[in-house]
Amino acid sequence: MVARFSRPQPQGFLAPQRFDADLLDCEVEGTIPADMDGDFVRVGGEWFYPPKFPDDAPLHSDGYISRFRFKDGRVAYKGRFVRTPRFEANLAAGRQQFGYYRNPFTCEAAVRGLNGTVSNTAPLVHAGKLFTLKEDALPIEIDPDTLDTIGQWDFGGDYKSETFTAHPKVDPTSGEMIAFGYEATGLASDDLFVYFIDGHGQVAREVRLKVPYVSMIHDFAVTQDHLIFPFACYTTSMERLEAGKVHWAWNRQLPSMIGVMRRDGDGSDIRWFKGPERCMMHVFNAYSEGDKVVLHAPFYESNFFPFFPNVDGSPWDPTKAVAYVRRLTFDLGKPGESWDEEILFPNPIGDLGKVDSRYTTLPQRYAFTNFADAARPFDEARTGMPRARITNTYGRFDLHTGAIDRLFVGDTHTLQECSFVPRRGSSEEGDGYLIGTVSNLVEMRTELVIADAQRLGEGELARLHLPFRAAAQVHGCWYDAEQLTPLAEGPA
Ligand code: V55
Ligand code: FE
Repeated sequence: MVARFSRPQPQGFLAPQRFDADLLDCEVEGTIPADMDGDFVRVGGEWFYPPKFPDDAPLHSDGYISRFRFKDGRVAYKGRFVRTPRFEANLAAGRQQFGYYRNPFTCEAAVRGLNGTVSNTAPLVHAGKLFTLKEDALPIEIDPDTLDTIGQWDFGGDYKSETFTAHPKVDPTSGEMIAFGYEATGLASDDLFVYFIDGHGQVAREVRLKVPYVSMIHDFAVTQDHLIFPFACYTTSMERLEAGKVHWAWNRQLPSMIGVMRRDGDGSDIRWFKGPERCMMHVFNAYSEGDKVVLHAPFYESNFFPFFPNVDGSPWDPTKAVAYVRRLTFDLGKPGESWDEEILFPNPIGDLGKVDSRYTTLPQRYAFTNFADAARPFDEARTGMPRARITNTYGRFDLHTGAIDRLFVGDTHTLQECSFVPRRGSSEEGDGYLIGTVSNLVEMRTELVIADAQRLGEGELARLHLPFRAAAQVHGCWYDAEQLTPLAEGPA
């Protein structure tokens, strides 16, 4: 008998949740706004079988998609494992057969050639289809009603990269989606392919680039005129993978890099700017103004992930794994390799943030994210958690005035990423709702907070209580009900 569950598992709030879930009508405190008609879709990971190696990256847990479906002031919850080839192969064998994060050399021989993606990072709805995403593989299509897994999606064969980012951008002015894949032609390859996908989901254009060094390009930014590719310090190589190591290591000797290229070009104009050590994980948004490109992003000071080792052998430094709201300005009218950078708010923030999606690619005023408000209480005794590990407050960061409008969610709670729900019938930036799941660390249940995004300081409108811990979330997004309706056959 092969040991299947002998390894120590995370305990407490992060203990594995190995089940699909259905809750037909959720318990609500307060009043759900009647104009919320759509789905809050969340994607994250759960270990269905424990990792083969106890020091594997948590980023390698099995994809899990969940959603809160809002209709007429009521909410239903549904959660499903993403039935990836890896999930099915493990289920058939009854155990974990896959090795380290993105290293097939550490898998059992029988599954080494399989697509090992866990698709655990973000949801995407585009052209009426729902997907789960992970940057090491193609999107996986999901049935928007049942959340059943349909299978890998390659845009009718027109998408040639082997990988697809977890953070494509949809231009609200046109419906065009811009996506990319790094390590596009295989493990540790220096190919970066960029795709322009029209509102009907057809690949309209491809641009092929080379990166200065192979690194994790987790997110990017798009403006009306430019594409911006940030990465830094994470490195990999075939030697590293063949040696049986986890995919990434952190090399602080390498410069942080940001590529800026014209959106309508063929990539030959790309300029690679260089900067100091940063961990470039997520962006808020960016815009172009003449020769200037302005990026707002919550970059960390250094290696954020304790499980990706520093190549110099130094221990992981938690004091540098902090993020701030930054403004980076690139002047394309001037020569040079550096950018201007400003920290806009003195307090560290969570790096999982959002802007009003109607302003993606355009100048925007507000960034929404969570942070730890030290002025608010936290009950370490009852939760058994050090307050250093929690975030207790959602903030709307005003990038024009420096003001923070804030919503504290409780002294026994910690927050996951928030999402912005645009108000129907309005177009004013920031007009809508801010929603997000909250972990109640004493009752060991998940709650969903709903607030007016323009009046966070006035408190929440409603809070929904699940009778269990919802599966963990990496990223979530709100989609109006109409977006989840399959498109009629578009023009060929
Ligand atoms: C991130 C998350 C991932 C991943 C790579 O937050 C980077 C960053 C949840 O998976 O595979
Ligand atoms: Fe992400």
